[in-house]
Amino acid sequence: MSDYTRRVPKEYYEAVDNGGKLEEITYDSVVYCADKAPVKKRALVYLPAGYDDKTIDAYRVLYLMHGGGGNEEEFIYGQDRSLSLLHIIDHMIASGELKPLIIVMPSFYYSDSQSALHDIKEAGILTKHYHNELRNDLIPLIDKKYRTIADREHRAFGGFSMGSETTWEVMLNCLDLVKNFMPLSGDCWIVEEKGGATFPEKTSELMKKYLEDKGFADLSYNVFAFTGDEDIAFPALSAQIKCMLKDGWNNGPEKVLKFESWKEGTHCYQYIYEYIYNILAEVF
Ligand code: FER
Repeated sequence: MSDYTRRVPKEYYEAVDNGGKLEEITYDSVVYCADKAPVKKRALVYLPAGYDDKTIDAYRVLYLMHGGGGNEEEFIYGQDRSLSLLHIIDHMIASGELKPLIIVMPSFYYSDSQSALHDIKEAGILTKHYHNELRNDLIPLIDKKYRTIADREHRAFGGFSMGSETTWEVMLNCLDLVKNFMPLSGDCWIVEEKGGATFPEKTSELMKKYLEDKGFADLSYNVFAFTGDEDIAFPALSAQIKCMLKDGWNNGPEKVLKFESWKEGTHCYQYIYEYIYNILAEVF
């Protein structure tokens, strides 16, 4: 039995010798939430130590989405450009706690969406539509460019805050492509903005109906949601999960839904790193 209160060891915040490396990729997409105009997108890709040696044929892929006002660099560089997450992942892999994996960090924003950086409603429109880009543009590119294990069992999607909203929407729309999810400090806005707080029952019901309508009702999943007791997302996420658990979303070994809350955790990356450290090996 794990408990999920292990602190990231202090030395994990420092670089390892011969750690993984970061690459930048650009790719073509379109504005899915509006006029479908072509756009260039950018993502950061973490390749674990040993990737170039080809000792491992193919890797699992974790997609990680930043929060409102952020960008594709936010997850890995944190708020102080410290590369904390990269170091933590390097250490987890080096110590054998985590199997080597590729991490892809895209953005739901695009070049002309500046107003959405400061407007949470507009950001919510982008997160709602992001799954189209993931399915049509990003996953095909990543599977072509890198040595990936290209199936749903070996893909995970997670995110912080508005990236967590994105994660729920990806689950609803791409469950055929992705099995594992890590929504961190953010509820699902399928009913309305912060609907996990205002309409938790309806959110759970509508999510269920959504999966049924898409033909995904029988697909397995592994969802581990995490937030902090003092996080601004706690009321919404915890209310939503409570209803989901009541509605049978956690159901046998094939349909796993877990939720944990970190004592005194607030809405910032410092805690997100702790959550990822505690749950990633289990999500994946
Ligand atoms: C939430 C609470 C806050 C949430 C998102 C936020 C998606 C975002 C806040 C911000 O970016 O200012 O439950 O869920």
